[in-house]
This record gives sequence, C-alpha cells and structure tokens, in this order.
Amino acid sequence: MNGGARFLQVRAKAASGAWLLDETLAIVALAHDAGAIVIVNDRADIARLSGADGVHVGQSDLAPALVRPIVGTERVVGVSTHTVEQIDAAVLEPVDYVAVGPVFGTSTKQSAYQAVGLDRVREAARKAHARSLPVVAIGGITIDRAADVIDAGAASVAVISDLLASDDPEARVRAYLHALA
Ligand code: 3NM
Repeated sequence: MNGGARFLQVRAKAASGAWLLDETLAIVALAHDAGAIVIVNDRADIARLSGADGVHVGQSDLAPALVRPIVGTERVVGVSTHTVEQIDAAVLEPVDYVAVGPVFGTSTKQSAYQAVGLDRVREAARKAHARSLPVVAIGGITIDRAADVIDAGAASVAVISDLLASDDPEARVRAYLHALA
C-alpha cells in the first residue's frame, strides 16, 4: 500500500476461518487508512464480516449470483475466467469485473489451465466492455509485460510473484504504477 497499490486481494486458501477473519480485519483497517480497497478471495462470509470491499470467486467457488446476496449490492464481486465459455457466462453474472488468466505461465497457482495469452485478454476485454465491465488480468505478469496486458484491454493487472521477487515490494508497486502511468 505504501507503494501506491489501491486494489488488494486477501488470498489464503488453506487458512482457518478465524485466522482469516483476524488477518482480513487488520488488512482492511490498514488499506482503508491508505485509501485502498480489499477484496477477499473465495470467502463472501469473511468479506462481509471484515468490512472488506468485496469478494472474488473462482470457477469452483460459490457462483457470483450466490455470493451477491451475502455481500450486498455495495460491495464488489469479481470472478475468475480461463476459457471463452467462462468469459461468455461471466459477463452475464452479477459481477463488477471479470478476471482472465493465467495470461502467462505461472508457478504461483496450480491450475489445470494453460497460459491463455494476450489474445484471450483482448477477447475478454471486448466481451466485458460490451457490458461495461472492466477486465483484470492475472497470471505470470511481470513489469516488462504489464504494459502489453493493459494495451490488450485489461483495466488492471493482478500480480503476486513479481511483487515479491525483490525484497522491496513497495518499490516494485511504485515501479508498476510508473510503468503504467
Ligand atoms: N489466479 P503470479 S493465475 C491467483 O488464472 C491466480 O485465475 C490465476 O500469481 C488465474 O502473479 C494466479 O505470481 C497466480 O503469476 C498469479
């Protein structure tokens, strides 16, 4: 956040509910002080209880139409997509953004899906924009590739390993914002 990130996701797939709630409450407090928003991966219950700004669901989580009543209309609901069929379905769901990935190869997440590439980002952007939805691109994104991803139509890049590649994630976030300015 000190580097300028304004859209954070809490992602801890193996965490217990009690631990995740405590951590998310602390993260939300810090983020809101910095003017950033926090999305909780998978867990609409934690998003609501922690006062987070939204929930992000994957293809095997509760569907957007099911989490929407839990988090309400004021919070953000996002959904992961990997295939053209999933993009087509996602833009019809009650979501605020559509994520597409993995754009490039990644070892952060074990996934059945191969890298989808920039053409899939373009396709997702075309279909999402037709419904006034932004696209978040994720998976294997590095600072050198981020501009191409944005040029392909993504509104945002979601990045894990490339922010942690050095011991100064704050500087790395700042460098992304500079590169994409
Ligand atoms: N979701 P990194 S790819 C969490 O394709 C996640 O939906 C993906 O990490 C998807 O920036 C991914 O280290 C991993 O590649 C992103």
